[in-house]
Amino acid sequence: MSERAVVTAYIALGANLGDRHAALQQALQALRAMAGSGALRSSRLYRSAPVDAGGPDYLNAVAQLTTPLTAPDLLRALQALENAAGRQRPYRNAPRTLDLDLLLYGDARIDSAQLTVPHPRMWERAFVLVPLAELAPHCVPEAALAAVAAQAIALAS
Ligand code: PH2
Ligand code: MG
Ligand code: MG
Repeated sequence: MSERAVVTAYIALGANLGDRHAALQQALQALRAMAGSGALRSSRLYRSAPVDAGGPDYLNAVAQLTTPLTAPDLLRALQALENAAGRQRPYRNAPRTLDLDLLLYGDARIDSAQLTVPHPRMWERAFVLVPLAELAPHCVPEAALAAVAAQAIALAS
């Protein structure tokens, strides 16, 4: 029987409620376990004010995962990790204990009711592009980084 080929996926991690640092570290551990024998690489943690949202500052990072999961299965696994971290969804862009967004899944373009890949707003957001460029510069054209340069973002201490 042939094995499913693995795909390289990029995931944006964010949190602005509770112990944000612990939530991101635990999520990275869980993603590492999901990657199995495949490697997990992650950016450093970045801090920024909420964009189009309220609440405390966010911590954000991006992870690169090699996975045998299909994109819908990966999305379900990410949502299960969000729920396990106590994620509530009272309204759109509400402050959250953990947000895991699928940015890129290989070179796939997906437009279903559940999932749009590449993530439809990733090119508007420094909190996604800056850590993604750190991890995978080939994924982020210079012009894309320049377009979000006015958004303040700093390495988390
Ligand atoms: N996520 C949002 C809305 N706004 N702002 C920052 N700085 N970081 C985020 O992760 C973020 C946001 C919705 O997912
Ligand atoms: Mg998000
Ligand atoms: Mg999300």
